[in-house]
Amino acid sequence: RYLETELRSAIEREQIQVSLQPIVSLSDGRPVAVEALARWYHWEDGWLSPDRFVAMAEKRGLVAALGEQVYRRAMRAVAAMDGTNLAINAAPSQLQDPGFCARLVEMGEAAGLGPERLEVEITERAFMRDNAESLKQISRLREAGISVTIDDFGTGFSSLGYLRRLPVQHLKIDRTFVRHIEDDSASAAIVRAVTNLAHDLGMEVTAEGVETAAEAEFVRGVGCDYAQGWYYGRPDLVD
Ligand code: G
Ligand code: G
Ligand code: MN
Ligand code: NA
Repeated sequence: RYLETELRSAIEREQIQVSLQPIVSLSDGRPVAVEALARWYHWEDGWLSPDRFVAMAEKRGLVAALGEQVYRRAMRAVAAMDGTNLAINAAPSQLQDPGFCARLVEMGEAAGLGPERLEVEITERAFMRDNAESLKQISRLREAGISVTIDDFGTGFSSLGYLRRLPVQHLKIDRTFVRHIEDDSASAAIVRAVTNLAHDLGMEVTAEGVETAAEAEFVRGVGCDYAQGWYYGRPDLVD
């Protein structure tokens, strides 16, 4: 109850912080991008993860304001990291805002980050219903030179039909599948099959939540292009 009021006030006071986590190329192990992840320091509970407050922000119409704080801070930090792209997360409601893309480009330019260094991660849940506005937004982002990733892939129970129509070039396999690779042959099969499917559709694949050397070896072996997870680097708070 209180938490909602506190979140609103934290957003108004620009107190939402950002962590950056590396995304590495599996062909040479080099970091190619960092993902910006919102963090909120709560006076009583300490550092809160987005699963504690992003859904709440979305329900209360605060997720766009929250996101833009995160994007600005992240852009400022990443502009200084030569050759590194920035991946940001956008909630489904943000895609409905016709000005979203233009503002992103503008914020990037103000920070010294061109659109070619920006990637927008959109949760698969955003595509569960056919939505003309989301599709338009993705086309806008693509035309602006921003790349688009389907995030949390495999958790949304969406039909695969939408993949044919979506002009996206990246797909990120949810960490719930990667986590069980070693002891669950079904998860391993899913990661392998999704990777092949994405490649056949001309998309690149990131495996999320890679925590061990064995998991890293597996996702590289099945042909994933990029990986992210504690094995490569934890999210690191930006000043
Ligand atoms: O760091 P953590 O695993 O707790 O992040 C959980 C989820 O919260 C991420 O998958 C991401 O989609 C979401 N998230 C993190 N930062 C942001 C943000 O700035 N905006 C939105 N809309 N979602 C975010
Ligand atoms: O947007 P998305 O939900 O994909 O964000 C990734 C989330 O996963 C972040 O909140 C991050 O803190 C978390 N995360 C990143 N790497 C790992 C990992 O190796 N293991 C686990 N359990 N969580 C991770
Ligand atoms: Mn993400
Ligand atoms: Na995810």
